Amino acid sequence: MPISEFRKKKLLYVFHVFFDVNQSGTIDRKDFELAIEKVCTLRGWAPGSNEYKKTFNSMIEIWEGLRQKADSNKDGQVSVEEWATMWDEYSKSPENALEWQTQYMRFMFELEDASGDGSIDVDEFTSVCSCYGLEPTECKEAFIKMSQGKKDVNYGEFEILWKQFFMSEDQQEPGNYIFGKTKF
Ligand SMILES: [Ca+2]
Ligand SMILES: [Ca+2]
Repeated sequence: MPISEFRKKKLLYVFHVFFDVNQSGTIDRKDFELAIEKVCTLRGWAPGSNEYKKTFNSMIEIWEGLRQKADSNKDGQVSVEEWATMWDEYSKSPENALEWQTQYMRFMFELEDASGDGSIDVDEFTSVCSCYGLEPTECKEAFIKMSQGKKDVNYGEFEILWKQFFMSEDQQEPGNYIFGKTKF
């Protein structure tokens, strides 16, 4: 069964905004290096600091995991087609998520939880999403829809919302807003 238009729009949005950082049309290591710069600048982590090294190592590990699974023609680039195929597989059995997919989910949660108290609030969410170029007002609106009016989202809730984002055909499900966008 082909991927629905709605799900394809969500997948392409994450591809273009969160992964293909240099907007070259494909994902490669360079995009991850730029993302590392972005998030470390946001947090004020200088090159050489422990936090910088930790972010660098996690991101490069995620890239290696993604590349090994998705880069089926082995050209060092992940194309839109390879990306969509991989997430379509995920949607069929999210309990068998690839290691990099789980690492990336965890990475995003920990990045967003800047205070380290185990849950994300609207300001934490907005600061990370807007560092990827999104409008802060839309991020805030997205958080309210995602948390369904609650003040915080904890990791257990985040995991459920994450799965919804990649699987759901239902435009009303709160997980659709987990990447800061309110409309697809
Ligand atoms: Ca790129
Ligand atoms: Ca927090």
